[in-house]
Amino acid sequence: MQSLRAAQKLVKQEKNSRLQQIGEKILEGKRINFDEGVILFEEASLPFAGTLANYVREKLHGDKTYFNRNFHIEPTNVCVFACKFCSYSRLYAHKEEGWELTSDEMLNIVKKYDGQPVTEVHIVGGVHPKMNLQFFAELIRKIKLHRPDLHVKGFTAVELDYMFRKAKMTVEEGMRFLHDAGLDSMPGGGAEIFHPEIRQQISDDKVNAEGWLNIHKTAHKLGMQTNATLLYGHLEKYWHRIDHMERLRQLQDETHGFNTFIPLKFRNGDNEMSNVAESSIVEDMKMYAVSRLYMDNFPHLKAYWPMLGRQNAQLSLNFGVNDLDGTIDDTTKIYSMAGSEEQKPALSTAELVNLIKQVKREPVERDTLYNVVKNYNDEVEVAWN
Ligand code: V47
Ligand code: SF4
Repeated sequence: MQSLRAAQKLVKQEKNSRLQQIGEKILEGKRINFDEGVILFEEASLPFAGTLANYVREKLHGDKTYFNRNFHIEPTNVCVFACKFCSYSRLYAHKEEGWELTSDEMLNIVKKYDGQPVTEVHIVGGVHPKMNLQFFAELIRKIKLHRPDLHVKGFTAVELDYMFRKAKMTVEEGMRFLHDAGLDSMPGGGAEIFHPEIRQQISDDKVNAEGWLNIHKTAHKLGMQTNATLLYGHLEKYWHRIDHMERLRQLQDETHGFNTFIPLKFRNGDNEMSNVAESSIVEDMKMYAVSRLYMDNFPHLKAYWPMLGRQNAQLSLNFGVNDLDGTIDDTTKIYSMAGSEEQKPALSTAELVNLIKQVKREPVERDTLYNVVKNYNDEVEVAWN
């Protein structure tokens, strides 16, 4: 394997003995520890971390790069919480500035995709006190009645924690209730940075690390798979990132219920942390590489291209990433005519397939649980832009 030879050569030539030891461990398939994770962030060059991460990526997945045809429902952007990094929500006190969808309006969004080959609906939004557990259970039942085979991935641990507490249910009771209504899996949002030193500064009023982890653990115990995120590139130090990953890695050792780890790049537009500079591309790629090396029990590493940009998402496929996410919408071609990259909120499947092929990787459409829907490698390239 070419990536193995490249990694072996780099490790052999490395002058920093601590990095060399870390590299040797990774080549032997051994787990790196907390301090070694921090050393990788602080001392490794991007090529060193990246080459090792690419070796691990190719050992696990070869060139396969997954994507999923899904659509989003955002029930509301009104939120009782006030995370400083959030550009999306409107405070409950100013709820007239936000939107709230009824369950029929949300069902109509699902119906818009009738006959389209989507496999998943991702439901996520602000935390609205009037949208309670019963409301969402009813919504999920309606969706399943209309389209039983559509996978419902919904609600961050932040939304669930609030719903369960309002309903006066334990986490287990609440999770069972939604699972019985048809909730299939959970996204990874709301994790941010677990360590209280940072969490208290950026989102001090929502569920804490222990609460977030307990909700995911309970979901795993009920047989549901979930994802995990980390919001990086703001106030945190490298060790806070490793602390976050360590807590996730420990839970994964116990439950094996996580599918995908998703580092999310902090974007500073239009929020209370606009004074904080965004991370560089080099820093972004290093984040992916160290994530791939540290999260050795997470099968997948995902880049969320709307936050990262398309070209950087392509680049990330050489730094450990094997999954690309973001809206794929073959029904909104209008955007591709509308102008700039930033204004275009969706990619068509053909565009995403080409993005992956341009960097010589193998595009594979998957469902939520990583069952292969279609391998696009043998198709002729489709011209675009
Ligand atoms: O938890 C909010 C993040 C997350 C900003 O599980 C921001 O498949 C950057 O978790 N800059 C929600 N990030 C999105 C999310 C997600 C996305 C795609 C796939 C999956 C999945 C999960 O968005 C929040 C927060 O960490 N976020 N504001 C910002 N200014
Ligand atoms: Fe924004 Fe979510 Fe925080 Fe609400 S809980 S303010 S929607 S990041």
